[in-house]
Amino acid sequence: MTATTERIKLVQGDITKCAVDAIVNAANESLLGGGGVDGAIHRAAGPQLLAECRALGDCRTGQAKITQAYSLPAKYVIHTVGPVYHGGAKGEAKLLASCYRQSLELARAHECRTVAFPAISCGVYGYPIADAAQIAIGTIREFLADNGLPERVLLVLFSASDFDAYAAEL
Ligand code: AR6
Repeated sequence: MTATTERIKLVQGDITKCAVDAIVNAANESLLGGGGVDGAIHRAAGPQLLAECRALGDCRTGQAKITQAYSLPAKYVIHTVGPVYHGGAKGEAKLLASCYRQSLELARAHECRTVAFPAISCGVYGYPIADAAQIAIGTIREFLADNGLPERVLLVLFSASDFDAYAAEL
């Protein structure tokens, strides 16, 4: 499944297979790997990714750091830490928007033309998918309106129901 408007494209699939300039990882503050998309990215990239992450130290919620992508088809991995969802009154929306903005800023600084994002915080961290889709797409649109790079943003949804929630928002 795909859906496109302007410079944003939705795809259902596995982000570790995306041959883009940068893929974004939904990491945790340790940057030392975990389950979900983080585990899949580390497995596909190989052990050098963990070694580079170790040297970076940790990453605060809402912030992002960039590494090489090693055995992945992408050039870079941008690691960002989404908020754990606690009901929505704990600043979650601002932190999630910050993840998208900081990731896009790093992508631009590294001259990435194409970037792929998973649904940050929408797995173990419990963010409601419709609310997260609104923040993701709104923040990306705002950034793209002001910047020529990245040229294209891929939103990679693992499940059909997540894809549908994003498609409704787009
Ligand atoms: N490609 C694209 N999306 C995926 C993939 C994949 N290969 N695998 C899972 N997803 P989660 P979070 C989707 O839990 O909520 C980790 O342990 C998944 O369906 O990976 O930000 C970290 O280390 C969901 O929609 O990330 C942190 O501790 C989305 O990716 C914690 O989980 C995000 O789910 C971060 O939690």
